Amino acid sequence: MSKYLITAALPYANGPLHIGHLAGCYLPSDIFVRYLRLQGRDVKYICGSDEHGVAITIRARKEGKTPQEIIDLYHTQIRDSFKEFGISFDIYHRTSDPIHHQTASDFFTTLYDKKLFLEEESEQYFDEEANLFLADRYITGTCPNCANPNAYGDQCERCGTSLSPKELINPQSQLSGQAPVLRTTKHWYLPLDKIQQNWLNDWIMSKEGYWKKNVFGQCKSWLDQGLQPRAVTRDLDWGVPVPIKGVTGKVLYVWFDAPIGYISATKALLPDTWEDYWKGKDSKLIHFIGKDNIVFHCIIFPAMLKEHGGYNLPENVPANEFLNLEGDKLSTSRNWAVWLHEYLKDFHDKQDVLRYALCASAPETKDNDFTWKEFQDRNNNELVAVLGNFINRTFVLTEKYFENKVPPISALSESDLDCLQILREAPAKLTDSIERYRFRESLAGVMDIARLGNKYLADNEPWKLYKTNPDRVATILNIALEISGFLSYIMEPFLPFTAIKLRAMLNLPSKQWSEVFGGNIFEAGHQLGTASLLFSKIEDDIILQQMEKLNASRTVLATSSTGNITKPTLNPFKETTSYDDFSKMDLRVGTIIAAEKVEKADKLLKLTIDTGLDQRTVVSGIALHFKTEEIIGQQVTLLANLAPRKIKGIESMGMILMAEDAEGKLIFMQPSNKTINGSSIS
Ligand code: B3M
Ligand code: ZN
Repeated sequence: MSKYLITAALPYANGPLHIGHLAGCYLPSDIFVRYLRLQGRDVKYICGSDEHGVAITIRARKEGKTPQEIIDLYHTQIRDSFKEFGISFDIYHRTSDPIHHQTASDFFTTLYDKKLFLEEESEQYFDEEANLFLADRYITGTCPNCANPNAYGDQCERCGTSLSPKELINPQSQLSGQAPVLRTTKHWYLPLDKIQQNWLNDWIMSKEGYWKKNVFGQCKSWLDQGLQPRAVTRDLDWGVPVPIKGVTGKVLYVWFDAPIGYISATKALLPDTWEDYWKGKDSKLIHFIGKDNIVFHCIIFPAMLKEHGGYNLPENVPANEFLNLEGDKLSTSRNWAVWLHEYLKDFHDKQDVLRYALCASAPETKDNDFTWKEFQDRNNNELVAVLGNFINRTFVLTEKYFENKVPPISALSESDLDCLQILREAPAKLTDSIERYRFRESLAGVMDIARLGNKYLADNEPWKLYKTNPDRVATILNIALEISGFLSYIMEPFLPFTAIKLRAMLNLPSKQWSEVFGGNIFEAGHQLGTASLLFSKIEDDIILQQMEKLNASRTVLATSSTGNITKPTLNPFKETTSYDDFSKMDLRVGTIIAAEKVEKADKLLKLTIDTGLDQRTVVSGIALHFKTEEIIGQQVTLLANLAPRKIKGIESMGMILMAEDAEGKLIFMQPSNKTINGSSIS
């Protein structure tokens, strides 16, 4: 029988979990694993905390803590949040564990001994005060494309351009605030260009039509650009030390060691049989991730596994797109999120309501939006009014007429036969959509059965028949209870807490689906348990409170790890400059007279600026903050004599200066009164 090795992306242990984590990766993987278990499949569900990387060391520095203190705090909080939401891992491990360090080191050594890696010396930025080489995220500076003063060494988050530290204008170390110097350092590279030519290109192309379109599409675009050698080591002191004799002060790149965390976690779970799942020919490896992790799970990790030898490659990587919150990107740094641990405080015992709402609007093929209003509507109009109402009416009538026992069935009407036929056909539809990772569709199928039950009771009105035809009422309630029992089994992957509660009410054992489908669930005379309401309405004032809390949090740009409000983090001043340098800059007032989106660059706008002396094109990274139609006529501050740059094939002549407001939204630096175009700013 096939084995299934299901992994879920290892969350960075640098902050709490929010609804986007659940919707993107952990809820879909849990639904799929629960389904496989209910099918009697041999499945292992693997996850753990990703405890290396600069995301953790940056947070530690910000809060004056050690990285170990940060990961201990968040590993525990994340592990507990998963448990409380019924994310049923077989193991939740952590990459700071010695088993992982050993596994990752051995994995690297195997590839190193095979002489797979390229060894290259290169110039990297070094902070002389902190006496450290700087990882990309530790360097900030002005983005050469959009003048964002807070661009990182690897990416400008305003215009989305990926950068290398040397492209930044006025680079600055996040550690000391000083300008870093370039120093030579050696690193080891995975030759992805060669691997692409050898086999990886064909392997990915063979997934067309099998992997989800959004996943295959992203992989194809990486292949079309041509893969480049990728560094697998870093000059850092936090992580898995590079296991090469004589090498110090270097660690494995976090994205090299983290996926190996799936292997080390499996070893921790199954010390003797882990290889059956990672190397057995009858084992299927499936990675559940968010779309930002596609390249690492579809290209880099498979390359590592195949080049190492002996490992299975992923069967599928059903990545979800992103979930937004109230129309804005979820953001830990801007504290724009619904945190799982806070949800549990405010909505005690309503884990399944959130699981339901997030699955019903999951970003399976495109980004989607979570709103508190929709959350309330899903609970009140679907869970309470359909599922809860049907179960409640069935119990109330069975208690009233048959002493809370399953009544016998007698002659069947057309509507009875139709109903039973739908129950017989449902499992095939349900398993088909789940096997194709269409969990929204499969959850909708479960709710269709609840609607069927509601309609069956409404159409047959047993409450009107008891005096004249109690046998008919017995048959109707017998079928209503069959539907209820059926629901208690098929809802389990999605609503595990409700499934257990409902089966206790029905006095039913947990079963695999094969034992449930096809026959009767109840014998006549079966004693039911004590009924209670499955769901309760969520009132407007509760939702209002959540909206107020969310908007209040928008003004807080960062929260410390203990949840205290801290003032927005401001960049230290840059190093002193001279009047001569400043006087070379030609700043002018200009007016935006036209604006259009830039193809394949969702963060860029192509602006036409009237400078009073000419009309010119400037490309700016403001597309996520402004609609083209709303900025026509906007006066701006233009750095007019910046050397022209080609951005996405467009010649950009200058740069408009922007700032961020307290909510992290971009604002124009404009004259306080309407001013003639071309007037100098000094
Ligand atoms: N921690 C990135 C992330 O949380 C990374 C995933 C690792 S999975 C091996 O998005
Ligand atoms: Zn930029």
